[in-house]
Amino acid sequence: MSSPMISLESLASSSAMAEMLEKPGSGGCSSSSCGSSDKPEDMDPAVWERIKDHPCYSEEAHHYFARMHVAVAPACNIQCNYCNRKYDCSNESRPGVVSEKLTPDQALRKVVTVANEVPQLSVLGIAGPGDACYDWRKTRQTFEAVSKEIPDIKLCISTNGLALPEHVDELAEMNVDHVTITINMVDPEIGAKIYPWIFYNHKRYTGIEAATILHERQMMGLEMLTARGILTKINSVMIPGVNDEHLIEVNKWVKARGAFLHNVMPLISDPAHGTHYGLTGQRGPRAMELKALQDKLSGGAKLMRHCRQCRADAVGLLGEDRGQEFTLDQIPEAVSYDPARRETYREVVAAERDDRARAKQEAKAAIEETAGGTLLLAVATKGGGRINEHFGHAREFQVYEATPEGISFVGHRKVEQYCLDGFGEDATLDGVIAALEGIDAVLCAKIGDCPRDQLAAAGLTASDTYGFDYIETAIGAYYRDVFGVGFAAASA
Ligand code: CLF
Ligand code: SF4
Repeated sequence: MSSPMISLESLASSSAMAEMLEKPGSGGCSSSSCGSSDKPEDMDPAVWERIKDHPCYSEEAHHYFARMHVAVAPACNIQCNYCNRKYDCSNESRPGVVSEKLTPDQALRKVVTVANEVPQLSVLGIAGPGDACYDWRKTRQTFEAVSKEIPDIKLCISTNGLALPEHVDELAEMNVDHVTITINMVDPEIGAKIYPWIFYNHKRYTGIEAATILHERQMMGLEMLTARGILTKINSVMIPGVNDEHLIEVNKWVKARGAFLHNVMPLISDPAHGTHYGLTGQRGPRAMELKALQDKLSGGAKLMRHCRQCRADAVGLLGEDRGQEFTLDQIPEAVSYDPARRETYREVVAAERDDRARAKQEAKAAIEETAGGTLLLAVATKGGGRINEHFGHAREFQVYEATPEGISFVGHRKVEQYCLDGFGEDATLDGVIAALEGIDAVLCAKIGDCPRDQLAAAGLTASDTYGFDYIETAIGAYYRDVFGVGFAAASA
């Protein structure tokens, strides 16, 4: 039976989709004849096919596609000094935190409900709130039930690696194509400062012995995944003074063992979270310290820089969390999957991505021709790869670096929303300005005179001239405005 006709507008239930469908300033090319979206030049097309809709494995995909986590795996077999799963707050965004734990049946109902209502959904992840491999029975049941109902959803897990080796074959059989291992050290002496204990083979281990076992299991798991062609991402938590410089060594080890991506994330450390690090005053890195380490790592294993350190029950595009819309009390007892909206969304996105890929090429050419200096730019976006968020509504800014070689995504800065109910809070603006340390300019869809002046007083330029343009188009135009065509020749 064919699907009923669906208007594009009817898909636009989320703000990101609505903005995308407005398409103002779009270059006009909406057929797939312009190219094949934005595959990195050095990537095997078969690998691109596997990651192009995964918001974590492809920076480009994270503008369009959403992940959801189901919190079916509460048990964990190790203790990390940065984790406390007892703490819960619906506004809190960090791994290990959830509002409600689910059974596999409840998880299935939730995934189907979200798939029907969030057309961007492409990946189902199990990221705890404990360990997906240790709490294996529930992880497996959930994946089997969901993939039967929604065969095209990608399955993804995140694990500390201790129980990983015994499940690699099952992961391969179940078509789990994306696995993340959190690896914070390859030296057990450093590991002993991060992990107070592990529980392995019915026994509790502490100190260097614990870290040695964990390290060996992590390396074994990574090698087994690589041997089976599963795309493995390594997450590392950057802990200043503990493993920050050591992560250069970690990067080499995981690259040598076939890791697809390395994601270095900042330690989240707050005494209110009740973690060991929070309570003992261990600080997390500043945004510019994280960037400096990531810059040092370029040339090693390929880096992921767009991680948002999701909750274990996160729903939506990275950086937005719609989890509170889909708590158990809000989802129907019986629900069946309707693929229509996800299919239509994918058709829209395919055309949009081709158009954006062409715009990116044009922006790159403009920057090369200008041959100016380096700019670090914060952009306000709510998805679709466009500058489509007002300055005062932004809860994060995506950070791009523009150099004579081109434009690259280098991170994001979380901020408190400055404008609420039409009023801006000065104290919040001070926090936003502090979060934008090192940034040269802010590009957004709209900004009022008052915050613009206060940003200027702090040495930050803000512009809404390029509102609703593609991010790269806006950056290319801004770059030319700052440096002018032929900057290098003129300044030689
Ligand atoms: Fe989830 Fe992780 Fe899969 Fe993504 S998250 S299990 S790979 S679907 Fe993504 Fe979230 Fe960062 Fe994880 S942004 S914390 S990297
Ligand atoms: Fe927490 Fe994950 Fe560490 Fe377990 S592995 S203690 S759930 S951060």
